[in-house]
Amino acid sequence: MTHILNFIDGAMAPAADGAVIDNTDPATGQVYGTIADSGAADLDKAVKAAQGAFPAWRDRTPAQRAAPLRRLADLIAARLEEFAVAESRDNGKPVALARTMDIPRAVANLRAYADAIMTFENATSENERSESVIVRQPLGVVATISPWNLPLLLFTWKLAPALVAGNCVIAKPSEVTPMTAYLLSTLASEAGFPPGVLNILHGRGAKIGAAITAHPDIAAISFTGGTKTGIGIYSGAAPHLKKVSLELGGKNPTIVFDDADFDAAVAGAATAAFANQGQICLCGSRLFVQRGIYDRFRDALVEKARSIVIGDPLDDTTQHGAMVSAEHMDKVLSYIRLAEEEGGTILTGGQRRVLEGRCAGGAFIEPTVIGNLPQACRTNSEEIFGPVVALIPFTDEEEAIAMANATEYGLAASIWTTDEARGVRVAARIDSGIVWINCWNLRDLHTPFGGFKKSGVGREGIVDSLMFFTQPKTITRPRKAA
Ligand code: TXE
Repeated sequence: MTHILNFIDGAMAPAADGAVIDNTDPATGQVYGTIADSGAADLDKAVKAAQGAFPAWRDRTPAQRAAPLRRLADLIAARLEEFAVAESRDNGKPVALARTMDIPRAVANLRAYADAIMTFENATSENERSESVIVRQPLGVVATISPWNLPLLLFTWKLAPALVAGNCVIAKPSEVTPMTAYLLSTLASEAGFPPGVLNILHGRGAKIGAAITAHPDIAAISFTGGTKTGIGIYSGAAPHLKKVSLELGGKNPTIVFDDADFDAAVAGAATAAFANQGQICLCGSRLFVQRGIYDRFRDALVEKARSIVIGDPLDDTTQHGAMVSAEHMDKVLSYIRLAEEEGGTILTGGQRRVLEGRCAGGAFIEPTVIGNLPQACRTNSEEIFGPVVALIPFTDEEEAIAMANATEYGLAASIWTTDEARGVRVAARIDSGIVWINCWNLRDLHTPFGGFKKSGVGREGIVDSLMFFTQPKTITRPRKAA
């Protein structure tokens, strides 16, 4: 049993009232530890520690702030296997994925922002009468609230820019997957973070998350999670005029034209649909295929989905692990039943997969392909966040664009075509923050990441996140005579 504690003012601490919640391994259904269930008293303690640490942290040079991030990155990299196994166990994702994507990317996040702050320069402006320097200053005490699908990856993606910019941080990982954030906290002092600079509070969103949103001394919140939760944070933060960045859900289109490289498009669409058991906000859950190749594409996709190896997440050969929780599995399965009620045909998958042995009680769902659903139905409108993709035929570009945009979300899209001009033309008309052409989830950390419409407010990225976690101050004086 692992007992996950808070990290406040440089020390581990249980919740002030001793409350805990269970931590469950979704691949087995077994409880394997407890998590501090923090509340307002814990938050007050963390905010005071952060306020106390802020002046000295702010006044460090960029290189002095970057140094503990680099050391933390090295410490995590040296324990990559331990972190990967912990992430897999906590989340249900294949350990091979955690080993090659989640943990290396978390290390890369820390290093990328440590590098970026070294060249994050003040701007200047001059005219005949004045000369100004625009200094970007940290906000003070800021918070991050992150989700369970890419636990350490998204935790560090927010933490790193907040810290290098000179803020002191209250970070709340998801209570569903707190383990790797906890492991990170055990390394924070060794990495060289002074007490109070980084504070990690565990617990339920409705309790400690809501307390963070309402706290008057927290200047900003960077949130990734569900749209409904994001709207609650947006409105809860409004009376305090907190700065808020919201990265929310998606109902992303994958558009495959007749002229696409067929094999690459099938492989790309399958990865977009099923990666991380379909639990990535960027996943392509609506798959539009041009009529000329529709039947052949459908058959190839079904074959591909059936070939995905479902198994114990801790087995190196597993490609498709458990859903994050039994509750989430039930939610996704209820959407598959809804798809059938709405007239859809389950072309493959559609069921819970019961494994033998250690994972007999686990929350596994087969990769699922659905045909015959109209574009306008609940299954094709609401975020399912599971290994479920609906195939929809289209006739021409106009129809594909119209259907792709017929959603209240607008996070990401991917287009598959060998006609370069068409790729660029269609990309220009898709209402989403990210459009990939002949690829999916090919991320450049320097580019803005975020959504149109109900997929969010604001952008994250090397430059965007540093802008979010700082505010400009213009200092002007009369221009000296030449
Ligand atoms: O996420 P929540 P849930 C989507 C996906 C999923 C749905 C719900 O569709 O099915 O959201 O998932 C914290 N005040 N995404 O309910 O609640 C919570 O503790 C402050 C998309 O598990 O949004 C956690 O740390 N914080 C997504 C974080 O919010 C609160 C990733 C996210 O959890 C809070 C995950 C509150 N009142 C789910 N309530 C993406 N965009 O990648 C909860 N939290």
